Amino acid sequence: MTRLLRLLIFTLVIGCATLFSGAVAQEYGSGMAANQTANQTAEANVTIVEPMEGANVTAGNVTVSVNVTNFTLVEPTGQPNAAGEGHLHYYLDAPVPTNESAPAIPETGGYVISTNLSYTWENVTAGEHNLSVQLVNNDHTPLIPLVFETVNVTAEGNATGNGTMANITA
Ligand SMILES: [Cu+2]
Repeated sequence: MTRLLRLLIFTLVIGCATLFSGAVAQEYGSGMAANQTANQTAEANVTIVEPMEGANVTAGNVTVSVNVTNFTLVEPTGQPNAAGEGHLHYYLDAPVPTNESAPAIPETGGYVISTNLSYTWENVTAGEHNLSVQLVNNDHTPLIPLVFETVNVTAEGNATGNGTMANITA
């Protein structure tokens, strides 16, 4: 009788341990799957690190630095569109293009195509300006949903100072 009882208890203990470890493994497994899904569906984003919104900058050379997440920057030359990759368009005093079926080239203001995380605008005049950056596909169309950021800055200094300097040193 005691041997049978011990066997029963032993079986119960093993059974419980197996159930418990199975539950833990399952929970762990589903947690991993959730993380992987989150990574795969994480939205591409771009933020302007510098200058900050409302900043005063010095007229002349104004460098815009950005941070890009969940997006791979690739040279746009001749590549077909691919999910999660593309390049940047930097804008100066331009309305950010939003037409999903047209290259994101503004009708007014400056724009530059780039795969770099910073761009320096030259000869920025004194006064108020807006600086934008947008994530675009390899064919230059905007990412949909749109991904861009704009900061407004005030450039201080002599508006013609840089031009004069350039003329003197030329
Ligand atoms: Cu482009």
